[in-house]
Parts: sequence; structure tokens; C-alpha cells
Amino acid sequence: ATRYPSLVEAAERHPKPADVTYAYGTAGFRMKANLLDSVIFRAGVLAALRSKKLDGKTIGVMITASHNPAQDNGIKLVDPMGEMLEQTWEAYASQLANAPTIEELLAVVDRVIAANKIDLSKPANVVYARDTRPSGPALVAALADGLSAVQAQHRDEGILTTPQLHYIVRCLNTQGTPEAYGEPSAAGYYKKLADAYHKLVNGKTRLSPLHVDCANGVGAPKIREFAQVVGEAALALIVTNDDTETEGSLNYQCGADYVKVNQHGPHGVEMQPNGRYASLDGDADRLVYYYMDNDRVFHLLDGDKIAGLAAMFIKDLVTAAGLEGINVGTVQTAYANGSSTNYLTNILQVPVSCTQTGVKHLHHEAEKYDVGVYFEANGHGTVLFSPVVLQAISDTVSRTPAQALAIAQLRALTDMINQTVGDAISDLLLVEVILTHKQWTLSQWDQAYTDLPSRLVRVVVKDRNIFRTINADRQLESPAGMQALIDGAVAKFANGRSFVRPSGTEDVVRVYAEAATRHECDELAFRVAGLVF
Ligand code: NG1
Ligand code: ZN
Repeated sequence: ATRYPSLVEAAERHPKPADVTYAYGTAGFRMKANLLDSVIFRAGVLAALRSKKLDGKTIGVMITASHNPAQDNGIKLVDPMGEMLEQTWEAYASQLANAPTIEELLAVVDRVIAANKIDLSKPANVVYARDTRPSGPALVAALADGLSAVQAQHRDEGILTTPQLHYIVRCLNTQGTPEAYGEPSAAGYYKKLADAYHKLVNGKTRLSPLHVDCANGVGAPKIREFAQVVGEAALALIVTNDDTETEGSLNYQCGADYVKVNQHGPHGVEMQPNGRYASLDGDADRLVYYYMDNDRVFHLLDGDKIAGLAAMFIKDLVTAAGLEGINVGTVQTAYANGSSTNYLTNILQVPVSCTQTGVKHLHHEAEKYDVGVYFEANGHGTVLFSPVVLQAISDTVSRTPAQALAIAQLRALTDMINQTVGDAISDLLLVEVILTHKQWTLSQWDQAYTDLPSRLVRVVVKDRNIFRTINADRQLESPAGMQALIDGAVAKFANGRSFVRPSGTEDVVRVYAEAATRHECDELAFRVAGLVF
């Protein structure tokens, strides 16, 4: 204890509640905000150690609970290139969070230092931001307390979207290098995206306005700031559900998760036939589109549809650019609609990998392709361009004006698409660029394939930890025998598919089902939920 006197003193101000067990899950720590003070204080200590381990490179910390209710909050650590925290360190985060006493907290700190041979004399640099939740400022104070307790240099970036913080972290760590990523500020982010967008839509007829439901979250002020920079002549946006002040309004009956799960439009938006609509989630890293046809039937264009659109466009562009040998691949999870997998595989003829749920898994898989398009069905994803492609883009000497144009457009895409993490604003621009090039309505985009009816159900169980999955979440290995029962239920339905996995962000088990008709799909979901319960 004598080794870290200021840590001991500060940790006493942030005691761990005795009866809570914390887990750094799919998306960091996430729960009711009033349980997070000690967790966030300790995550600050870990962020500082991570920075020291990486020679003082800047680590990011984002305080948000994304699409979860306003009274929740959470925290995620961001590694130097803007990617999610390395997996081995997730375990340290959980161990630190769960240390019952200060003595044990110090013991965990010592273990992390020893296991990673951390040189404590190295500097530590950390930047952090938060979304618009009311609990944010107090949690930021706890984080700052943890960072100061171990003498880390730290800077508060204020209120940002999650992807903006990831962007800033990468910019800070690449400044002045050949991999420089941009100006490390929100303004730099807007400028980079807007410049690339202008290059890509230059000379094309602008689409009709897009209504953007911002889930009453941080996306609202940020997309407004972006709209100012990009200019209305290039992109007409109508911002809705932008109330970040009213308590409890965040994600309430609106936002990308609500629209995806309920398969209807958000409250607060009066949908008109053939109007153009999109929803962001509470920290603006997820995006879905939707419209209502002339019969007032709702149609969702989710992450799978975005992936299909992006893969199609980029594959054509790579061909037009004459970049032979560059492979375009896609990554999905078990939640991807079966029709989308079929479309990618058989119509677009691009490879499709399936990973476990959670974007960090998709991200790493996508890095294996030259161009890796990854999206979760819920609208979280991006497109990664490997160093090989970036090199090819800069090296290729074009023989025709058409080829030169394709190369210039690919280059602009690499600037416009956030390379660190799924980003709703950046993804929205990608969709708008493609639709502008094609002069497509949302209904025309929707023609690519017809989704199989699907249903996602939350089941509250006594202990979700007994559910363990294998085969990229598609099967259960525990509880023993349950998978056979699920298989039995699925076999009764044409085009039936169903799987069960424990949520990493909520205390529930999720049941997914799809089948040939809406009725059969609901029946299958109901039966499988009955098996789990
Ligand atoms: P959990 O709660 O583990 O299902 C949800 C999403 C994930 C991912 C994380 C992080 C679904 C079915 N699950 O995880 O895909 O996006 O949140 O936000 O959409
Ligand atoms: Zn989110």
C-alpha cells in the first residue's frame, strides 16, 4: 500500500458496493449509473496503466450506455489506433472492478504491472468523453479522480459521440506520422468527412431530405454541427428526436435499437409514404434506415441491408479502378438475416464470415480482407481498408478517365468511412453517397432482397451465466441438452433458424428466430423462449 499513497487515499472516496459483481462485457461495463462510481474510478487507473504499457500512447475512455435507458451508463476503453481495448486487458478491467477491498485492488494493480512488465516511470496519457446522460458529469469526475491518483496526464473532450472519441484517439496517436488520421477534434472530424463527401457527390443531383431520428441523444447536436459544415446544398437533413434535456427521453420509444427491435418507426416522427428516414442510437454508432410504402407498410433497411449496399458499390468501384486481386469480403453475426447472407454469397458473390456478437469480433475478422465490410444487423459497423488497398490506390496509374475517377472515389471513401469503429454519421454519408450515385429511392435499395421475417425476444432468466455458446453464437453448449431441443423446434418450420445467447449488455437471454412467414417466425420464437425460461 505504501507504493501508491495517493491511490489508496483516492480509492477510499470510491468504495465498491459489496454485493455487485461487474463484468467487462460485449461493450465494456454497462449498468445502472448509480453502481458505476467505483468501476469508473478503477477503469481510470487501468487506462493509465495501459498507456504506460504502450509507451505513453494516448488511451481513450468513453462514458456511455449507447442504446440503453437514460438511467444506465457505462464505460469503454479505446486503444491507441481507435480500436476497442485488447481482449486480455478486459479481464484486468473486471478484476480491478471486482476487488472487494483497497488491499486487493492494489494487489490486482501489482499483478497487472508484473504480468505486463510495466515501467511505472513511463508517462500516461488519457482522453475521455461522455454522451448526454445526466449521470455523465459525476462519472467523469470519478474517472478524473482515478487518473489523477496515478498521475496520468488527462484531458476531458466533453460531450462527443462514441465514434468521434475513437477518431480523436487515433488522430492523437498518429499525428506527424505517415498514418496521420486527421485533426484531433470534432471540427477536424467534420471537415474530414465533409470534404470526402463533397468529392463523392460532386456534380450529382441531391436526394430529397433525410429525416434523422437522433434517439434524443448526443447524435442530435453533433449531426447538426456536421450539417453546418457539409452545407445544405450537398446534404439536406431534418433532425428529429433531438431533446437531450428532458429526463428519461434518451432512447425512449425512438432510436435505432427501438426501430430495429420493434420493426416500426420511432415516436415523435410522422412518417409519410416514400419519405426518407434514418435512426441513430444514443451514442451515434448505430444506424438504420426505413420508409413507408404507398400502402403505409413499414420497411426496415437495417445493418444487413447497409452491408449489402456498401459491398455492392465498393466491389464495383474496385473493379472500375482496375485493382485486380483486391478482395472485398463481408462479416456478419448470427443475427444477420438469412436472406442477406444469401444475397451476399450468391448474388454479390462476396465471401461472408460469421463471428461472435460484438463489433470487436467483426472488426478483427474484417481486417483479414483487403476491403472488409462488417455490420451487425442492428446497424453497427463500418468498412475497413487494409494497408494493401491504400497502397494500391496510391500506386495505380490510371489508363482511362473512368479508372482515374474510380480511384479518386475509392480514396475519398477511405477518408469518409471511419476506420476505427462503426460510426452512424459516417455510415449515413456512405449510404447517401451510394444512393446519390444510383439516384435510388429507399424502396429501390430495398429491392436487393426480401428479409425473412425475424423476431428478437428478451427472456429474463434466473442466471444467464449458465448459457454458453459455441460456433459463433449459433449453438448452445450449456445448459446440456438444450441445443437438441432448439434443433427439434427449428426442424418444424420452413426456412427456420433460431439460436439463444446471453446478452453481454443486459441481464437477459436473447432468443432470435426467423422463418418463412411472420406467423411461423413468431411461433418459433415463442417455442424457443419457452425452452429457455
Ligand atoms: P448484447 O446485449 O450482448 O446482445 C448488444 C447487441 C450487440 C452489440 C452490443 C453492443 C444485438 C442482438 N446485440 O449486445 O450486437 O451491438 O449490444 O452495443 O443487437
Ligand atoms: Zn451505440
